[in-house]
Amino acid sequence: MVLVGQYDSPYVRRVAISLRVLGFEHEHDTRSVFADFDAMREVNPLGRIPALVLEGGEVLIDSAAILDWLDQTVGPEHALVPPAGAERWRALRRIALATGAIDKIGAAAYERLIRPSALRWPEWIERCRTQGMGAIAALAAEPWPSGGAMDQAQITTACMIRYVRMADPELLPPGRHPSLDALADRCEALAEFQATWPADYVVPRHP
Ligand SMILES: N[C@@H](CCC(=O)N[C@@H](CS)C(=O)NCC(=O)O)C(=O)O
Repeated sequence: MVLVGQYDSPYVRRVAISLRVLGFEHEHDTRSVFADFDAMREVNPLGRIPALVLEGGEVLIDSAAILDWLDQTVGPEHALVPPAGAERWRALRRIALATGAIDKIGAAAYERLIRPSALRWPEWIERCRTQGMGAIAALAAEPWPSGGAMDQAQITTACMIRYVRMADPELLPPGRHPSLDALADRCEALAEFQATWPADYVVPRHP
C-alpha cells in the first residue's frame, strides 16, 4: 500500500505513525497538495492529503476513515481506538479535541500565511486561534499515561502538538502545558515518531 502526503500534515503523520505502530508495510508518496495539485487530484478528487492506496488499487481518503480501516483490519485486540464503552468515548473526545485544534489553528495559519495580506481577516484569525487554544487547554487537563502501549488519542495529540509548534508556535510554547510537553517528549522519542518527524511547515507563503 502507498501513503500519499507529506509529514508536515498532522493528518498524514498520524496515519504514518499508526501504520508503523500496527506493523503495516507501506511505501510513501511525498507529492504536495500545493506544488502537485493536479497530480494530487488524480489520487483524491478533493485534492487533499492523506490518501492511502490499497494493494488492490482502492483509495481511502480522510485520515479518520483510513485509521478506521487500519483498526478494522487488525481487529479489536490491536486497534488503536478502544472498541466500545467509556474508554472508547474518552478516546474519541480526545481525538476530536486534537483534530479540532488542528482544524482551527490550521485555518488560522492558512489565513495568516497563505492568503495575501490585504485580504486577511484578523478577527477570524483570532477566533480560530481562541478555539484551538481552548481545545489544547482541555487536552492539557486530561490524565495522560506516562508509559505503556501507544493509542490513537496519544498519537493524534502528539501530532497536533508538533503541528502547532511549526505552524503557530506562540500558541504552545514549552512550559505552558507541562502535561502536553511530557506527552510530546515521550511520543517523539519513539522510533515511529522519529521516522516521521517533520522539520518544517511547508506552505506557499504570501507577504
Ligand atoms: N479531515 C481531513 C483533513 C485533511 C486536511 O486538512 N489535509 C490538509 C493538509 S493538513 C490538506 O490537504 N490541505 C490542502 C487543502 O485542503 O487544500 C483528514 O482528516 O484527512
